[in-house]
Amino acid sequence: MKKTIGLLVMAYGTPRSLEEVESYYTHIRRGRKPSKEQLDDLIERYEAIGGISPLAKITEDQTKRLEEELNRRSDTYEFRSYQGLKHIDPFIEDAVHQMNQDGLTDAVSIVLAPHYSTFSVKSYNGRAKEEAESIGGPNITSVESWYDEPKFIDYWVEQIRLTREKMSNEERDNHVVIFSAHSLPEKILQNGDPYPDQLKATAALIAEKAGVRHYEIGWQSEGNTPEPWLGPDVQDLTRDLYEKEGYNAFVYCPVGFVADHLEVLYDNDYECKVVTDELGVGYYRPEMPNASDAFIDTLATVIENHLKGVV
Ligand code: FEC
Repeated sequence: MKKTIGLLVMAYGTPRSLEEVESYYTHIRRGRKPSKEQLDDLIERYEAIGGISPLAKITEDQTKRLEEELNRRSDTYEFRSYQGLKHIDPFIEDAVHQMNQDGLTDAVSIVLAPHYSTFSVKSYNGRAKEEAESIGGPNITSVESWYDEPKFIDYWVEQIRLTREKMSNEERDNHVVIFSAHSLPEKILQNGDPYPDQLKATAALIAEKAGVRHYEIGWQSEGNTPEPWLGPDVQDLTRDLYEKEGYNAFVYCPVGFVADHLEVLYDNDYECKVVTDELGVGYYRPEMPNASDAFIDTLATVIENHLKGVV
């Protein structure tokens, strides 16, 4: 008989309506309400991508499809999925509570973000484990990162191949690929956070396998605080590269994210495109993994390999 195990899938979360934006933003700001100006600015960005982010639906689909795929493959476990979000309900703690109520003794957790950072993956897993300990279970084993999983690399290699097919000959001969992730405050570097090195490793693996001649690392979506953030910002990088190298096209691969959401649909597809339009060069942004077969296969493989290592 298969053993039932919790599958805790954690993701950032997004407001489901414009009415929820204020409480969501307040949660991101650790309880400090945004000013009217900050709130209006965020609402405007959601309006610019069609009123609401597709992220909620995509996270839901990724979670369900991952559960189905793991159950299709496993003779040992019956996986039961729970969605735990960082900044909106169902919160990570709600999901852990539900697993406990459902009588699960063991669970495996994964964050829908490939690179480990104290700000992201550590805080997701920490919140899950803290809640589980305080209510007496389940016992959670966590995937820490999967930035170098070969199937993840292959996903982006294929996207770059498809993108090149859309280019003119001139663009194909003279383009640059920008690999990016969400920026974080520079202070993470003081404690040896592996985040930037993991992004560099992802980029190098993809570039090598895809035969990318020119690539760069950029940071995007930096927060609205006075402290220094990791750079260069993707928009500044675009201008600098154009000035120095005169590329005809820019291919943005936001490999730190796994879905179509505000940070991609606005920060890449609107903000970066404003810059490439101004420079008169091509803008390309390959498709995000979302709930594609290739990406569900990637996540299922990561979970399988993780469980092989702990059992
Ligand atoms: O609704 C959507 O479609 C967008 C969802 C969204 C994702 C996302 C991913 C990451 N963030 C990370 C770190 C930070 C830090 C701050 C911060 C601020 C925001 C704001 C919004 C927002 N983030 Fe986010 N992020 C998403 C949305 N993020 C909205 C607030 C307005 C703004 O600054 O633009 C700064 C917090 C502070 O003020 O102190 C830090 C990281 C990721 C990628 C890993 C992950 O998914 O967890 C890291 C998706």
